[in-house]
Amino acid sequence: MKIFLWRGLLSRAIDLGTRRGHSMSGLTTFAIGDIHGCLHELESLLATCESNRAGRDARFIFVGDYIDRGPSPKNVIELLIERQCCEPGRFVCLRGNHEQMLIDAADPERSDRDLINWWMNGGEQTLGSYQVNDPIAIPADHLAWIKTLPLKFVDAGRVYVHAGVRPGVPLPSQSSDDLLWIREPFLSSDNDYGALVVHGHTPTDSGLPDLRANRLNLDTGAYLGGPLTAAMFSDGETYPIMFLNSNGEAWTSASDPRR
Ligand SMILES: [Mn+2]
Repeated sequence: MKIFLWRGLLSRAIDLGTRRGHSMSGLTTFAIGDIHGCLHELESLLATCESNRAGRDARFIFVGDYIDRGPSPKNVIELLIERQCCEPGRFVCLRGNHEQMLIDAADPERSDRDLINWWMNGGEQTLGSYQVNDPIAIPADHLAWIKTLPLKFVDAGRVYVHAGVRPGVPLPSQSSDDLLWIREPFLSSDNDYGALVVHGHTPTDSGLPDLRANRLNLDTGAYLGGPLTAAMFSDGETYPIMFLNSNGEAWTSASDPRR
């Protein structure tokens, strides 16, 4: 009985300490890579983020590509809309090139609707999950939400985009095509952007996030059988303090046990 009482007091003290720590340390940010319809991985990763959040004030930033290729695009969109409604401003969803392909394919005004290109790039799985044959038939509230998704988000020390940025072009002048689609010369560049570019779009071969001096790639190929990965940032530091994935693993960026 005494032990239980002591444990209770101890956990209470730790809890209070954490809460005090939170008010002093400010916002924790989780950035999350390409989901591509992998609902179970998303649910698992969010649970891992919650347990590492330890009651601190947190913001979630998703770098796009919620749909296509994986099994459950519709459920992923539903979950994101629901969570964003509960935590507006704390749940930032960026637009990926796959959301852009859907927007273009579902626009009845466009005479050049490129359905085949989208269908071949994983649109087939999105149509299947909505049980429709044409993207125009996807529920209007989901299409409307997808159209509102912004191309970038900036906080202290970091810029979050889907694919990357074009080296040599100032951040405010970047084209939407580059923010959504770029691979090279961005991936090979050691250009200093004045901020850490946090992105997805190009799956890493290792299944691990790729942290460089100037950029962080969080696409660990969830739809290819890899995990879904998040980076955890504290307010005062540019680089991540921890990585977490949908297998329930969490490690500091300096001490990855699997490297
Ligand atoms: Mn992608």
